[in-house]
Amino acid sequence: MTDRRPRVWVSQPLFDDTVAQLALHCDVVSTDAVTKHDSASLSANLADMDGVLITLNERIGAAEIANASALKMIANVGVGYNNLDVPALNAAGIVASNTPDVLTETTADLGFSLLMAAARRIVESDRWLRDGKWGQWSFTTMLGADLHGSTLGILGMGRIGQAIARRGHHGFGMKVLYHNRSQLPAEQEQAVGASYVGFDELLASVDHLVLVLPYTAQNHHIINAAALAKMKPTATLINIARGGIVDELALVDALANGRLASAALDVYENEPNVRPELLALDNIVLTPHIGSASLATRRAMVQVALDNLLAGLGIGPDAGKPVNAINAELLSNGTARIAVAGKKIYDKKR
Ligand code: 8YV
Repeated sequence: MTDRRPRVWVSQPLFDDTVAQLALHCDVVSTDAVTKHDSASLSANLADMDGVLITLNERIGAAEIANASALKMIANVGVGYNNLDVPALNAAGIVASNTPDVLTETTADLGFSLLMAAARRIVESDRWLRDGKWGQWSFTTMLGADLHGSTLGILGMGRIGQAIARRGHHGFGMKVLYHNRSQLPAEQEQAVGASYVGFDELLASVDHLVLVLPYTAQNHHIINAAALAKMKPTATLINIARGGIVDELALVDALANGRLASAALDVYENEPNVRPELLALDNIVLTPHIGSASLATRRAMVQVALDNLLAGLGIGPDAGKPVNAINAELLSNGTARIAVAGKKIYDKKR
């Protein structure tokens, strides 16, 4: 090792002890207040760094890494990484990691909470009661849709999709249908109690549809006016994936005109901005991207990201091999800038 310690940038305030943990091994530049980093700010902050710890709010591509000649490792605190231009990182030899597994159950819990809240009109009922409207009660006030005995649809059947399927099948006795890029092996389908169907069949058959697929250019607005028109008008739509999967204006139109009964969104097309048309609707539950937001899970996510970051800087038990590398091929084909323990790396510029 050279005598220079690796330099690391932390893009947002995380937990109180996060920077201290990193500072045991690295020279850390931290960000003390929640900050919206534009491209210029990212370029400037990345320029001298060996590694960075970022959230999904930091969008990093070719422009942002152009001057970051020492950057070896980007640890993203989150499982989704559509904020990263992976081909650009690959071309530069920069390894990136995410935080799968630790947030699966917490995010599935949120998906199910939103489903129950939207289908049974919980938030709308709360507002109505607080508005002093109980005196206007009638037998048909706040009629919602059942979960038990209904058909649950899941679009995207990765870890979180499977955790939602288990909840629906084993917990609520729901029939569970899913659509995914690839069908699960039969024993896995059986374990989660879900059956594979085509996309159109999924839309048409389910009473409740939960979106949990990774966001890519191919599935931008996959839930558009045409897709919504295929759903039952009594159905519930839940999006806990990424905002761009749903055409929000088409959703507003369907909810406002009785073509979809209810919805819940945790993610939006233009976070943190929420369309006024969504805010104006009663039959939608809106939460501010809190899918993984339990204390234990957010702590676990930061720990996983820290471990990956340090590994990418040649430090710790996984030195040179970040466990959750999303472009691990750079490690096997030798194009990674990554640091391997014991090698002099921090003075090496490409
Ligand atoms: C965020 C998420 O990471 O993991 C993901 O993909 O969307 C969330 O867990 C979290 O909100 C922190 O930004």
